[in-house]
Amino acid sequence: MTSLEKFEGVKILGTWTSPFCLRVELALNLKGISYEYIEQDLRNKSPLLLQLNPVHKKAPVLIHNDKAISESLIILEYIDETWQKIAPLVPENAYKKALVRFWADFFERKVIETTIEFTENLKVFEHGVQKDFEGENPFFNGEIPGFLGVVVCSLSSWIKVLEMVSGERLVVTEKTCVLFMASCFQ
Ligand SMILES: N[C@@H](CCC(=O)N[C@@H](CS)C(=O)NCC(=O)O)C(=O)O
Repeated sequence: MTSLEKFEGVKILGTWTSPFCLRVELALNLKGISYEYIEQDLRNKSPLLLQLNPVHKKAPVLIHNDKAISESLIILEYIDETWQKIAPLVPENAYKKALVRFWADFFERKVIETTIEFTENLKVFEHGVQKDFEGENPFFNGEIPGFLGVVVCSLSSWIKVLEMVSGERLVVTEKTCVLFMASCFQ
């Protein structure tokens, strides 16, 4: 691909095993945005992936209006801002929005990206969202799945793997967030 080539519509450079790619697809599907999905072989990275994500060289990459965006959480924010009126992922209230972003960031850095403290951090996450979103469903923005729901649900297919890694049953009671993400895809 050359930089002169134009991208039309919305495309995702993704890989089917990746929860990070799945969350981008979830957000686009929630908003009803059609896209072309281009599967990537991460053992043999394509020139297109390397060109569009030269810093991290990772999937997903979203391509929209001739522009490439990397990092799944940033892509989610871009999608939400670009198609703001359809199925908004974050609450309008600035404080609530900040809480959603705080817990999404925590989940990303302390739950997904850690292995040793994974289960401890998951408990902190569950406790924190229950406290900050008391009486509300932290994974929904009103009636529709929201930003945190998309981020957490994207991990659903990895629950078994995480249970094996941590040696703990993660889906324990009906109240756990982890059960929520599993049930989302049933
Ligand atoms: N923080 C990134 C993580 C993306 C990521 O780790 N992608 C993996 C696939 S699951 C990847 O492309 N790995 C290739 C590599 O590490 O070289 C995001 O949220 O988009």
